[in-house]
Amino acid sequence: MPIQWFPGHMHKARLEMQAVLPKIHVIIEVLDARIPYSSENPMLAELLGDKPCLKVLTKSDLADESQTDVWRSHFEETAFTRAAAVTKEDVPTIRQLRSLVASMVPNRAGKSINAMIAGIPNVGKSTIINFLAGKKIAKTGNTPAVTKQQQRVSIGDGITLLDTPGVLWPNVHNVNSGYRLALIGTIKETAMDYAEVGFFAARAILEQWPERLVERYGLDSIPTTDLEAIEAIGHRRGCLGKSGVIDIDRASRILVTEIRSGGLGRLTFETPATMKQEKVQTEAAIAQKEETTRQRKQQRKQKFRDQQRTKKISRDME
Ligand SMILES: Nc1nc2c(ncn2[C@@H]2O[C@H](COP(=O)(O)OP(=O)(O)OP(=O)(O)O)[C@@H](O)[C@H]2O)c(=O)[nH]1
Ligand SMILES: [Mg+2]
Repeated sequence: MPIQWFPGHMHKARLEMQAVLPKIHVIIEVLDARIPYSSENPMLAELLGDKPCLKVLTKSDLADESQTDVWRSHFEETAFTRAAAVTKEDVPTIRQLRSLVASMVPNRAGKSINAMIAGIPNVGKSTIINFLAGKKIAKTGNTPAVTKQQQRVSIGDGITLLDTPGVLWPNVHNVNSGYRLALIGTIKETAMDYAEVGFFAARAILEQWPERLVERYGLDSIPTTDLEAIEAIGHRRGCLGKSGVIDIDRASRILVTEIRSGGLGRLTFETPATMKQEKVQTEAAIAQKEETTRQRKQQRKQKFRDQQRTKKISRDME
């Protein structure tokens, strides 16, 4: 696993969300357009029930445009759900989210609408809040926002927005999701291993966009393995360690950083089809884990019963 997860935070996020939801008419769920599946939090869908949800795909400037359209259509197949793609470079599109939000709650026509933005760390929540509010009220950057006091801000069209976003924790069970979250920069540097994420990235690029790797790093041919790819990048970028060996960690950092900033073009790492496949695999892995835990518990119980019986027999014999 390239990253560490924090189940304690998940529990806290659930309680916070549960407390605020009754007052909210629409949730604006912010997802990263490059990984709309892995940046989702399954808990949110569960908590929302039938409450309208606007899925906003952020950083769409870094994602494949046609894939973003596929995802939008996919999300809108779900009842009470609308989807829109935005980028911070296109503020008018972000401000249009207001009319979309208003259209999702026709029963609130002429009344005030309370909306809340929710999403995983670093996905672009504060950026959206600031553009909707028309002023800088939420801090943007790479550190998770700390909620001190919840305030409300009017953003027009009768909509009031909670100015502190609900920070959710990402999908924890799927190993591939973990890698993708680390790859796009959701995870703090200190909690991830660049080489591991670099190898994952190299495999993804080789599978889907090998020619971009060749072009970006001026390679003579398409590498055949992830190691070959990382070594080739290291070679081209002068990442030499002691005794002339390629520094794998440095080469991996270069690949990951350049993918994040769009250096290898617009990339979407997931499709609704791969999501379905991975969901099945993840559910099977969870079921397997639960079964193993159940069996272990049973074995421990049995062992305890056997020990008690042995003790009783020896007592009876005394
Ligand atoms: N390329 C690109 N970068 C974006 C976009 N939106 C936000 N960012 C960048 O993504 C980073 C995180 O944005 P924030 O708005 O601070 O994200 P957040 O969800 O509030 O993050 P936390 O408060 O840490 O949970 C910042 O460096 C933004 O400049 C976008 O549409 N395109
Ligand atoms: Mg923020």
